[in-house]
Amino acid sequence: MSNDKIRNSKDSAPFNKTTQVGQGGELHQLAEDTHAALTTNQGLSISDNQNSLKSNPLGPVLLEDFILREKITHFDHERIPERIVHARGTGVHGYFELTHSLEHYTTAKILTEVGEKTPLFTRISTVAGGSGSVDTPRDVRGFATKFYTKEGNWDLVGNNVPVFFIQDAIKFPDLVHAIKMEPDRGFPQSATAHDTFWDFISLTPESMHMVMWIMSDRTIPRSLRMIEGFGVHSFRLINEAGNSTFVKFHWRPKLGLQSMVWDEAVKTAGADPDFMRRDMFEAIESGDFPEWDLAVQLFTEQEAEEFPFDHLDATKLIPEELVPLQYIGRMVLDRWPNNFFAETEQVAFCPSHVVPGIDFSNDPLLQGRLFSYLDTQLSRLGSPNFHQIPVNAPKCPFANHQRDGHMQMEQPTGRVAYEPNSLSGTSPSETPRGFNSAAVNENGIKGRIRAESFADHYSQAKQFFMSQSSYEQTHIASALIFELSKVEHVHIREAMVSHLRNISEELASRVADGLGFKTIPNPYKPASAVEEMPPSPALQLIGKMKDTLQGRSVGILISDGSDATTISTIKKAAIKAGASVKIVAPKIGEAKLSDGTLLKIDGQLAGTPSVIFDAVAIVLSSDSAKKLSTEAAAIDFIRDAFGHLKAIASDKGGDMLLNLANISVDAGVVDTTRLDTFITAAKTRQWDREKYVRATP
Ligand code: HDE
Repeated sequence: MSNDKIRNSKDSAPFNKTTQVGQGGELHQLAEDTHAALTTNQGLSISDNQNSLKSNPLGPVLLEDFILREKITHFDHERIPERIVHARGTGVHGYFELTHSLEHYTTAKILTEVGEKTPLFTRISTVAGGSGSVDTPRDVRGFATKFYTKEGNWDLVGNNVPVFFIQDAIKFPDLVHAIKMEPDRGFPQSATAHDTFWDFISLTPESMHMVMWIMSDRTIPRSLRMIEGFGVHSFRLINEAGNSTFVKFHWRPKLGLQSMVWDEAVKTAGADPDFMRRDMFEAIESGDFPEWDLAVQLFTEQEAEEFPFDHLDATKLIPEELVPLQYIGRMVLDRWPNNFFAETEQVAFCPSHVVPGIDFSNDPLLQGRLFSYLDTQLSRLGSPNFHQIPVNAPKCPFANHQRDGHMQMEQPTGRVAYEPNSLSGTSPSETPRGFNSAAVNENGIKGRIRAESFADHYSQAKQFFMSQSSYEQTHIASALIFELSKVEHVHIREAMVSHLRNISEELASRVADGLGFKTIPNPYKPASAVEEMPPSPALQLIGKMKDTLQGRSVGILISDGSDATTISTIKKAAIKAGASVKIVAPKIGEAKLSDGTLLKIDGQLAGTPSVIFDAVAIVLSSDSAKKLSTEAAAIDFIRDAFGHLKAIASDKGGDMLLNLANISVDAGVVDTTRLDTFITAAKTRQWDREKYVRATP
């Protein structure tokens, strides 16, 4: 190769910097003044980051190239073990502001100092899939918050569902093995629709309440900003006098709840596998900060004894009608992390991270978690010093006599590393104001025992199903049919229908019918009588949707020649109602509108399907509509918006495509001149349309 060719390979480097010819005729890029010098991890500045050291231009690479070896070695070790569950997550910084003091119940300053803003980091995750899995599977969402309080870090590590599958931590590895990819075949990724999951579930009656939640629309949320969060377990609050009160924690989204329909979630996974993360990122970047209220349910030991269930059983919730929510503060997420790995990946949540005034209950699931998370962080982050990683470090002073270990970042001074000692007047020592466990009287017989009070597995499952709107009941039936139809073993399908008969005969027969059963299996024999409980409207999702376009998005499909005034009035009205608006067209770049103006296009049609919008408008000239009539992406744009029960506004050109897509007019399909009607329809979904667009069980 001639020297010229060697030079050319460097000239084509993608940055435009001044160059200097080295002694051997080679070209060096000169870092511009604004760039820091590139160095090795030892601070040695690097003159050539494009070529490894070779014995001659076409010769072998030399072992001597310590710069290459350092760089590749570091790269080879870039991954740490992903979380065994909740591997895929999105983390955001923010703050918590207390609005109502709980000083009668707790000494925890974060819950007593009204107006105080406590910094925090929240990570919302899926459970089953790996870290590279998609954002929209049917799955529970983890909802973990680390509050950097003045008295130490408090981690509230919850989910977007208030109950759990199992009652005892010893079953967790079995549950997770059943839910994850089947070990011989390595699929399905991030899905419960397979044999091992339903096999385990059908043999675990205590999971039936959770089954109702995961088959409901709660597990296919529209946005991470539109989910609730629950601490799940009962915790204790302890006041100055040492008295304890039980507490359940709840997060309630300001934007209300909203979910996708199943077909939309499936298609979104293909259209944008990072849909949830991107949605959160874009909201934060645009200053539209997601917000949640924090609420508590407070109750005494005596009150708990009157409940028709055991609050220490994590498969049960406390209906809001029984113990109303008290709103005490708000969380605002307002800062995207600087670096995904350093923060979102390395953040280490542990339910054992509490502050004085907050303590644990005897929920056996919680008790197991108190062990598991610390253990998991040690293997994931590789060192007992994981608390020194900035995202994990308390923001209040902390000091003790723990020393050394992998990756110790601190340099403690002095000869004293123990307590008590007489050699140092300043070394850390215990304080009466420190953490104290609730003084609880424990007695009874030791053993591997499941309490009698944990025996009822169906009453709350029934209550949940009965509390849903008819649309939501249909979704639950459809979800069960979908999931169980993917199960190969017929006896597992049958076992599930047997359980459903204890929840609702109607649900069981809808599912049995959907699965093509000729006869319905006998009901599973419950361990304890199934109680009728009053419906709890708070368990609905549709009932908790907010009548708003805030945080939602509208897509306008246009092309060259589209009417400029129509586009701008729709855009203005949608933005006024709080939505974000994206313009979609067959070609990216700009479209020339009816009045000759150019409009910037945000998304190319084939890559911007309607699944990513909450409502759509179709504004087309008749020429463009004709051209698009043979474009499947345009027809799908409309058909999917209709099938996903979204509002559609269309002008005359748009109507041509609506006809081709076989769209019938209903309350959600409106002319672009009826903007108010469109905006009202866009704030919700057209639930009544559902029976016309898919077979409902
Ligand atoms: Fe977890 N869980 N879990 N879990 N969990 C983990 O800890 C575990 C449970 C939850 O964004 C792991 O750091 C056991 C209930 C969230 O980093 C692990 C049991 C609830 C996250 C672990 C449970 C949760 C985790 C894996 C049964 C809702 C993600 C990685 C006793 C209240 C936190 C890690 C994040 C993560 C163990 C059940 C919520 C293995 C043993 C119930 C939100 O330690």
